[in-house]
Amino acid sequence: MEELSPLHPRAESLRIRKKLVEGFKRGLVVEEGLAAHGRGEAFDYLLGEKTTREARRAIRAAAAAMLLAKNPVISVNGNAAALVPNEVVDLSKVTGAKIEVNLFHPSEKREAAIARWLRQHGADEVYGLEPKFSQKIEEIHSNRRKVDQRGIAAADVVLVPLEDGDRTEALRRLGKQVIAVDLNPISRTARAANITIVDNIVRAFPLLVSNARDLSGKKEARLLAIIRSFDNNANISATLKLMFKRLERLSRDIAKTFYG
Ligand code: PTJ
Repeated sequence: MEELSPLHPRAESLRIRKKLVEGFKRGLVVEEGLAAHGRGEAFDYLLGEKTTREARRAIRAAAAAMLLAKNPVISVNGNAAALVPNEVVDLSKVTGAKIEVNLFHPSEKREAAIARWLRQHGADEVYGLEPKFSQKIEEIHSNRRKVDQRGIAAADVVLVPLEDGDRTEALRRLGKQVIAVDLNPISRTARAANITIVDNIVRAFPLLVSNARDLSGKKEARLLAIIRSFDNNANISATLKLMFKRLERLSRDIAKTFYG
């Protein structure tokens, strides 16, 4: 593909797509991951492709929750591995979180490719691959039920970027705290999570790392106060209102252009 001019109005969005396609060619991303990204893009458009104040609040609370956790785990799928490998590794180092490969579309080959890719980006250990540590969460009705005994099965806080379905609900029923990164604020995952970051993973992860760095070493009471003052439902509602407002503004502008 021809080099993109940074002046192209959709340069950033095209750059992200390119990364995902490269991830697909490398065997990290599944075809469905490309379609899932398109759904995300539609919601991102409604956010103005910017990290909102609400997302920043959720990111701060998420960083605090990961630092407070005894056994935090970052669950990684194909899209997350392709888009933010450095940030997954950095976040795991700053917060002490384990990295576990957990795929919706089963493939041992892709699991191995993702683990290799993450190690190339500095990950020390990647969980979720060794059959002898594999365990099933029966309530989950997809391949995501397969978890690592040392990772997600034992976790108190699980970060789940980019997914849909019943896993978040099941993890919550097991008493775990779930942090979701999902551009769709009305997805099941977004609504079931304890902390929902409605933002593009490519913007949210660097901010998660910088917030975790900033909060690491702070007193437990300070971290608890950040989490307690965060209201996930109110935050999701405020984000939805922002999206509606932007849609209204856009439709007013379009009406003006066409009908004067
Ligand atoms: O690698 P696998 O096999 O685990 O498969 C990964 C995908 C993403 C294909 C799988 O989890 C899937 O099918 O997910 P869904 O059901 O399409 O849900 C993905 C959610 O992520 C949707 O709500 C999208 O809006 C959202 N999303 C897509 N791209 C981004 C995003 N959220 C944040 N940042 C993005 N870049």
